[in-house]
Amino acid sequence: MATNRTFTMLKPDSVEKGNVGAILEKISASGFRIVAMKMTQMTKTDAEEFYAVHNERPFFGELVQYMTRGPIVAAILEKDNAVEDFRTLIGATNPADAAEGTIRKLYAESMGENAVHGSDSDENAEIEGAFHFSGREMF
Ligand code: IDP
Ligand code: MG
Repeated sequence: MATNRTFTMLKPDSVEKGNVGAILEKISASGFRIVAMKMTQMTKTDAEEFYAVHNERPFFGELVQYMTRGPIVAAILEKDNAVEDFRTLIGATNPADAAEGTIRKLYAESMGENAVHGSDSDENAEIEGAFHFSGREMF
């Protein structure tokens, strides 16, 4: 995958609250092109693998429970400087610390239920995109 791509998930709270349309609108208005997108539900095994880097953390069980409790919208996004610009657009992990106008400031409830995922490096964007999509699903 080119380094001008990132990977996102609109997490179960965003789907439950009906915020998918508003969040996708904000993503598009911020200059990201949607390269791949689908609604899916992660299994426990999927979430444990996706978040394996956090498996020693005290919140790991809560995180897996949250991410598997309902559907998500997974997408690959393209833009110059995609990874960094998308992390700026979503805001800090804890919405209480997120800047005004960011997706987490607008739509996240708490550190645990924070509305969206954004890859933290080009390498992880590629790994995470490939976790959810095959090449023929990318446009
Ligand atoms: P990030 O999503 O901003 O990259 P990470 O530190 O990679 O944040 O954590 C991954 C996810 O784990 C967060 O988005 C959030 O859903 C959850 N998480 C992180 N820290 C906590 C916590 O202290 N309590 C509960 N959930 C947490
Ligand atoms: Mg992270």
